Amino acid sequence: MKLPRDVIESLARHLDDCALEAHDTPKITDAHPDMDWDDAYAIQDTIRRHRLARGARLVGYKAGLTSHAKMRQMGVDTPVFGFLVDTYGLPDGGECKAAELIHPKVEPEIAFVMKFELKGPGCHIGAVLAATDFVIPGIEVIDSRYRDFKFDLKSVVADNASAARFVVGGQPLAVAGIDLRTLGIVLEKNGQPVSFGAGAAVLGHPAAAVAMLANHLGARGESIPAGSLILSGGITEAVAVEAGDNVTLRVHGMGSTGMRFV
Ligand code: OOG
Ligand code: MG
Repeated sequence: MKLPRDVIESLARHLDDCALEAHDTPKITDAHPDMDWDDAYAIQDTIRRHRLARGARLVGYKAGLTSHAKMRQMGVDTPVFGFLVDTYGLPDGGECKAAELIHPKVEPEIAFVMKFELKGPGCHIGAVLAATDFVIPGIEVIDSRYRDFKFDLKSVVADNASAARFVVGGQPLAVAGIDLRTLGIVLEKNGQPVSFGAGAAVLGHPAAAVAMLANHLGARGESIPAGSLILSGGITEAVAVEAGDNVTLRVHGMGSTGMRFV
């Protein structure tokens, strides 16, 4: 750790205020170039504590920057992890209020719902599949609090990996008997297909992202509890959206989910 506790606290409050008031900020490493990974996750953990203290419920976790398309789009080379609280969740087919967000983008993802606790280190794809209850289509709405979506990895970790909203829906499927690598997806915006992909875009297999998340949490003395929802990461580049847009994700054999931006 390079930053003193009071600086971690004030950066956490600052980023949380930006999220709550929908205004942007320069990336925090500009003013704190020495901050390290532990500082970044400590800021994220502090935001999580504040959110839970205000009554939010932890519902799961997200992995981000797990596909080459996303890494290339954002100019980074390692996945990041964040938390999901109930207040991020939207009903399937529901409304997402664009005015509450700065510059939202949507990402097609495979969401995992866990049947058993998953605890790293040492988790692998097999352990993830064994612990999974079902997978379900998910759209994540990311909204970096950083000006023009420009950040480095430590800044984005501190900002809870740009987490903002999500929706899941469609047909849940048990993982036995399906190959998540060849699972095809189509993301539509206003009825037009805008991006396509398959599960293998996420680290070769979406369960690999969940294993990485479990190992990351395990190194910090945490685990993925049974019942958690895990967003395994955008399969394609994120797509910018604004009020008036309709977004639908279709996943092969799993129906669709979507939302409207108002
Ligand atoms: C970071 C979050 C990326 C994903 O699925 O790749 C993410 C960002 O690009 O703002 O959630
Ligand atoms: Mg995502």
